[in-house]
Amino acid sequence: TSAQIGVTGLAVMGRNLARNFARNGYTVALHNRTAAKTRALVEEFGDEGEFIATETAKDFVAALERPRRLVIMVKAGEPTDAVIKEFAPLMEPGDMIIDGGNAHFADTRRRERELREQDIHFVGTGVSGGEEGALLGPSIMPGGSPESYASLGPMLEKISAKAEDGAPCVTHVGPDGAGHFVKMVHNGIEYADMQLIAEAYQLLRDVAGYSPAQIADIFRTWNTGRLDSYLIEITAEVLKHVDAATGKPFVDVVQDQAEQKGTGRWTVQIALDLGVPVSGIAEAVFARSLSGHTELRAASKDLAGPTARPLGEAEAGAFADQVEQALYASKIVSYTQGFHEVAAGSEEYGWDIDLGAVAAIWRGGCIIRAAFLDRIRAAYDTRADLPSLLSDKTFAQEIGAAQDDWRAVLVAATRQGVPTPGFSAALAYYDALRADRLPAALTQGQRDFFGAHTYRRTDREGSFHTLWGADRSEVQA
Ligand code: NBP
Repeated sequence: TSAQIGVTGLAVMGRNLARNFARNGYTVALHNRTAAKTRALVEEFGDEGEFIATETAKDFVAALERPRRLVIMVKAGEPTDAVIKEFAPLMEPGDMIIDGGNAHFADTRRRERELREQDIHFVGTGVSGGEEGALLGPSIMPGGSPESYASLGPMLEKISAKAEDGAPCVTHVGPDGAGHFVKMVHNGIEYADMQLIAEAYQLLRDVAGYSPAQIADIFRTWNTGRLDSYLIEITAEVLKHVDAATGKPFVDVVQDQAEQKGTGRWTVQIALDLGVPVSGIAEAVFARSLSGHTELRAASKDLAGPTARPLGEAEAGAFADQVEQALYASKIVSYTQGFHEVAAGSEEYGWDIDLGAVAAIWRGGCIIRAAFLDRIRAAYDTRADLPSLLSDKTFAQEIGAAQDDWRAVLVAATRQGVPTPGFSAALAYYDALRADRLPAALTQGQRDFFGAHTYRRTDREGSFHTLWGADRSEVQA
């Protein structure tokens, strides 16, 4: 017998993905650099389905039916290149190498190009949902050639998460690095979502005076409405949790320094290159790095702040409702920015990404899964070339209805000295987009003054320069 699919790299993600394929009726060839892990998987889970355990690269490749489908699930970066180098020479034209790790899309583009010379399909594939998603159904974002998706798609559709309407959370995102690009932006949006939720928590705690357990209840209520999402749900769980050792709220015994693995940073770096303002995601990445600067924070402890004036009980309830509005409005802005980046990447690399389909496959399995994504899909279904999510009528109306409360929350935050980089950046983006005139005109004047960079006029075509150092007359540039 031969295997329909093979998985090499059997750490948490690879082992669960392999089990997921087997549980769905596929014969799965297994391989890992350290063979003990392969044996352990078969010993523990061998009865879940058909596995073919192999130890050498040659046996692994030989165990796969043609065209071969070989999934790499190793640490991203050099290990992925090492594994490709090991297996590619053993593969034949038409075979597929699927990289399910968190690769940078530029690496994926390079690998795809190199392997194409050998007629091997390299399918950079974003996989979201963590350990549990890999086993029970992740959201899957494959790039690569249409031919590879024709062969691989049905299998991925089977093992993927399903949205509430039953649709599989997988689509062929686009060629070469499109899948990993979209996975990167997914993670960037995840950073922003988490930051916004964190700010809502901080406001409910420091301005409204609620305890973590009370805030957990507030989040639970929010989770029954338009904010219904995995991240809000687990936030309530984390806030409710009490530390067994001290009896204190768990959130109070954890060090307040957030770590990161890099996909949020990539999202911002690439956005800078593409000229896309993803200020909410950037603030989320910066908020994590700021939290880690413990010496800087310690040295700043005595800086002056306002006198805290916590709200009374009656005011607190109304404030919580306003925070819900601010959170929802800011969330609309982060998704607007994230989808702008996907659109810009698609344009830059000629991927022709269907933004509605991306929203649809994020409805289940992944970390940012939420009822909200169905509405984003609907917005793009109504108009595929929507210039921005904010230009969708429904979202525009909702954010318009939320804006008074959104501003009130930021006034309170500013007065009480609670930092809200995410909420504030989102509102600034909203107001800047709305603005009739931006001070960019003044910026252009300054640039022309010191660097003769020229400017365009509102009333005439062409580029102009003012002779600032002379008689200040205007010349055509
Ligand atoms: P790790 O990222 O911890 O990688 C461990 C695996 O890589 C092991 O199988 C290890 O083999 C193998 N490996 C390494 Br390290 N260097 C190698 C090399 N030079 N040659 C061959 N194999 C090598 O595993 P993971 O957490 O399961 O994640 C796998 C991939 O999935 C990563 O790219 C990750 O970013 C991505 N991802 C993870 C999550 C998550 O929630 N963890 C979610 C989505 C995507 P060994 O057993 O011999 O050491």
